[in-house]
Amino acid sequence: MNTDKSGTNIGSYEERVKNFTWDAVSQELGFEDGVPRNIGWCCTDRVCEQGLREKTALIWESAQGEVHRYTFNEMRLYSNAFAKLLQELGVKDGERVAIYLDRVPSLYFSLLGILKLGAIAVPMFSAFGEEALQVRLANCDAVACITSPRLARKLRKARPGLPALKRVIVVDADDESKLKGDEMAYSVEDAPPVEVFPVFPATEETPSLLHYTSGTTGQPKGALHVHGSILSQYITTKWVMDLKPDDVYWCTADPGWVTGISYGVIGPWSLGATQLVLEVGFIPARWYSAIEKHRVSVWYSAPTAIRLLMREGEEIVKQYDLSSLRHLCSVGEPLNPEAVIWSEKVYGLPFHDTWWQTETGAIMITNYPGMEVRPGSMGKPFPGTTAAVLDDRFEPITEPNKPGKLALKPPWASMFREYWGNRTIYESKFKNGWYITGDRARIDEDGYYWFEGRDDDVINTGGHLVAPFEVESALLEHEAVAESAAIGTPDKVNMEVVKAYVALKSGFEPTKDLELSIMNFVRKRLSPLAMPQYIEFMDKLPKTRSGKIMRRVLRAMDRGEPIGDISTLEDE
Ligand code: 6R9
Repeated sequence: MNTDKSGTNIGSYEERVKNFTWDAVSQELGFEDGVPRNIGWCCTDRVCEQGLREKTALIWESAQGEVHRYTFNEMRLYSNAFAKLLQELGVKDGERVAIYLDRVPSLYFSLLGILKLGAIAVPMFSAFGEEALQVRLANCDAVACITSPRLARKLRKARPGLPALKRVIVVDADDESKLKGDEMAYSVEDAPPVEVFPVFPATEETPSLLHYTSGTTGQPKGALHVHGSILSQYITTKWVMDLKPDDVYWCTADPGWVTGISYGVIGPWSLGATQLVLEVGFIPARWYSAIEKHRVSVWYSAPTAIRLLMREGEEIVKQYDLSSLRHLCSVGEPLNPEAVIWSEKVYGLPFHDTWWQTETGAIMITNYPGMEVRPGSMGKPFPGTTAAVLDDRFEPITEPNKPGKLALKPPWASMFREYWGNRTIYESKFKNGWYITGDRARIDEDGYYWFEGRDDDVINTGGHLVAPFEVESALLEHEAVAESAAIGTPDKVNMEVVKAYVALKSGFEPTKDLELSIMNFVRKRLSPLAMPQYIEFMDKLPKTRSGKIMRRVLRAMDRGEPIGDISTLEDE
């Protein structure tokens, strides 16, 4: 990997902006005629061909603290084995295969295997409840799902609504007698090694992954990505994460989220980097001890985690040797200036904010290593990316610091190609030649971008987007709920948490017990993140004449702000 004098991979940002071409990235990835553009192949076989067969690809620490290491060659063999298994089970290229697993090694091997086969991988959060799972897998007609004994129980409940789902593969099943019906146990480490698998000859436009994301209206939508996305993920990881051959890189994101795939699989492994994966979620002592034990040098995390670490204080930091750290990045929510300043003080390094979305597939605006970080700013557009802030007529605003709609000029390699089965909504995201991100931002005199807020009703809790509609639908399934609305209410740590407004059916009284029962109901059906932290009971909810819930009014009420124009309200 060539670095320039400054010691960073990116070197001069201005030069990179001036000289950027996708062809050059394509060349770096060795994409000559006849070479498959297959992400699964690029992240394993290609790296092995570059002489890194025995390099550690994955350092995996289990919940109990055991450590397993897998080389690029092992990852190549194990992903081959998954590809072959799925092929033998009759899965065809283009078909959707879901992964519903905790952060275990098979998650990574199966993901790469699905891609090698040319099928479309659909990563699911293991925290998803039966309904969240069912809505997504039914939407894409997933034909197979790879899961674990613990999660298979939840999947069983969702299965009656999933007629297309023909194959359930259960990994790490100690006791096969506990499997039900057609579920099949599989252990990649016990299976015969598959030295050669003829990978699907993907082109840059071959579909690769379907990432479900929450929008303003309706149920979550599957953003469809293609194998060519690797060009964006490779080059952004190289220039933004600044990975060098000896780095140990740790992305704390779950692969149920796009970050855990673009920067927890594709980017780093396409560069032949060693990655750490912790099975456990956020536990400050485990996190710090993992950095110390595995000598983590580059760390990609999220503002909520950083704020939680701030809350834990500095004393705990002193108990660990974190001297291996050399570069820190963050994504998912606005990174508040205090967090940047705190990290500089406590770790001796600032967190570098990165902005992007499920739909963009890769980092679009960011602070670069070696460049001045303006605390609170998202940074500048990635080389090769044209960003702008647009006015209400979708024309670029040229005046500095004037907020508007954050937009990007299509296309770019990792741009989503479709919302699964929803062309109309996909097309509605493009206006006047721009992709409209749904965020508001402003650009300062020096070209730095500042996040102003979302331009829609989507709730961002701890970096995870929650669709109000999905919460509202789940609430309505509760026996006591007649009407429901969900909004985000400000929260010190998670930025926002879900708050629900509920009108009860007659015969039900608003009690503490009922409140808890409703909260738990949503937690189980959707996920802990989607669970309302607050429930406010109302006699009826504010609606437009056409019956749409006015979340704007509820948000204003929640914040104690003026309610504004409510002339379209039903009974006003
Ligand atoms: C990768 C990812 C995208 C939305 C995005 C914005 C918010 C992400 C941010 C940020 C402020 C940042 N967001 N990064 N807001 N500063 N650095 O997060 O994808 O789950 O699709 O969320 O998250 O609102 O539009 P996704």
